[in-house]
Amino acid sequence: MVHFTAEDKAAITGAWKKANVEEAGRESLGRLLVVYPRTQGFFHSFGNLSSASAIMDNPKVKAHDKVLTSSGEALKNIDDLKSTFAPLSELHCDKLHVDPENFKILGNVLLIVLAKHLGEEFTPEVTGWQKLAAGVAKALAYKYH
Ligand code: HEG
Repeated sequence: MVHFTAEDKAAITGAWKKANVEEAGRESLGRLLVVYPRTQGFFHSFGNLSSASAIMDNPKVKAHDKVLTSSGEALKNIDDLKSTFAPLSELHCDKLHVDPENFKILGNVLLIVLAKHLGEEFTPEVTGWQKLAAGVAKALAYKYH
């Protein structure tokens, strides 16, 4: 289990407040689809994903900020990510059939997008966020069978 120190929690919450969460969420999903094209296969229903600009302007990608906003819930329950993400883990396994390796990849993309949005000030906080990304990826993979 990932353990968060008081310093990690303070750093994570601080960066969360400064970041534009919806925007970073949709940009991360867009970037995931551009940089890792095989992930597009999970999003057939999203329509035109034929080029980088089509992806970044795709209305469904833009609307899909849930990924990060649902991490807001994670912050409130940071010491129990496993239970918090259990329903989403079941959904991604049983209904969406998403390979859990993709959770780690999306976490990395998110860290880069946040670094872009927050600039140098993100650097000291990156330890906490790296743990959060890893913890969420692990929690989302927990119900896989
Ligand atoms: Mg997932 C739907 C969260 C990674 C593919 N994802 C969702 C939903 C949430 C969510 C909250 C909406 C569920 C609902 O409507 O009830 N996703 C979520 C998190 C993370 C993640 C927190 C990782 C941090 N998702 C993820 C990855 C992929 C993926 C890496 C594929 C590469 N998610 C996926 C798909 C859907 C969702 C295909 C359904 C999209 C739709 O048809 O609207």
